[in-house]
Amino acid sequence: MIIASIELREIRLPLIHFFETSFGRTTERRIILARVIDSEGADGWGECTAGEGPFYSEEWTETAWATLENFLAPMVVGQEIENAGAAYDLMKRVRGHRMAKAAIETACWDLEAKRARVPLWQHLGGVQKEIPSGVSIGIQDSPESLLEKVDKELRAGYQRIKIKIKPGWDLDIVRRVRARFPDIRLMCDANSAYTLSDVPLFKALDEFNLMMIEQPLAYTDMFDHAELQKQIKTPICLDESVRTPEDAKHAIELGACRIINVKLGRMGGHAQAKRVESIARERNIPVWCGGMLESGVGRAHNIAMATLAGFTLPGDVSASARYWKEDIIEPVVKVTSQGTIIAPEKPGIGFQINRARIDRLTVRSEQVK
Ligand code: OSB
Ligand code: MG
Repeated sequence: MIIASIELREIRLPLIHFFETSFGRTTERRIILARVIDSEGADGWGECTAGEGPFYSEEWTETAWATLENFLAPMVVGQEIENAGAAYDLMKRVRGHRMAKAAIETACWDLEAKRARVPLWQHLGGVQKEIPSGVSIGIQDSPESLLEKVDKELRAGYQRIKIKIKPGWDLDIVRRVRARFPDIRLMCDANSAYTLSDVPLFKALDEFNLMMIEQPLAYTDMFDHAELQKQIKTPICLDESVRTPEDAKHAIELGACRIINVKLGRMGGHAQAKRVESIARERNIPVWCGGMLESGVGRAHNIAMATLAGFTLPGDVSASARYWKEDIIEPVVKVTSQGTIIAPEKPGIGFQINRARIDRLTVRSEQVK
């Protein structure tokens, strides 16, 4: 296919409830959407998952916009690509900026699947029609409101609960959640808030039968994670530290983790995420699909990816209504009472784009021809 043009836009989408991690609080998302149009007028949509500041990773909305507009979109526009995965290679000369790259790359996959008239999840090689769903619950203003939130999500059917931790909101919080919900699938995510001097804390957490502890230590440091994993029983899951298929290999070989959280943005799109999934699967390391507070477009891509065989654990992909008063796709993403999401049957991402709503939310746009 020949990519004729790329449309970029930034939308602002207020969250129903603030989302707080060890690196800060988000109340409104600034989301970049990429629409890739081929020479026959067919299109595909992708989402950039960069945050509002350079805290989860170096990328944020402004760097992603500038990189997309000045470098990435011009590298792809006017090019003929053999398949969607090749879009990543066209952008290889740019180092890093994987979330920006993923916006274009994933849009190419949506376009390609639509052209082939198949659902994206099948086009990617997915095998699970129904994926298990969990929720990520941010740091709250009080332990009581956290317990209330956990209860609400369990009643909605979600299969596992992830709670965010940070120094001062950790052991005691986990103890209280576990005391109230003795049998649930529970895990926590530190977003790199700790160091090896906190080994005693992690040993203490071993007592609570957590499925895993996500990204306890520095976002670049695999070596220390390997050291920590030797000293605790709870599996470590890496998020921030695994950015490439090579990282995944190194992390597994080093013993830095026993589980990997795969995110499309962090990896640079579906082709790279598929490589990570297959590296992990070959080594019997389970993976699951992380979330970045995505709008419907990114959420739909997450659902498609999570149908791959290696995604055996419930992910952070949950219902649109947990985030948005009104999503930008139709229908919105729903979760069954069994805590699953059913992969759509329509071609491409399988959801309709609500163009009128996107237009209303757009604060800037750019056409790269
Ligand atoms: O570490 O998984 C994370 C959100 C923003 C940045 C990082 C993370 C998260 C989440 C939320 O945990 C997942 C979601 O509900 O989309
Ligand atoms: Mg995480």
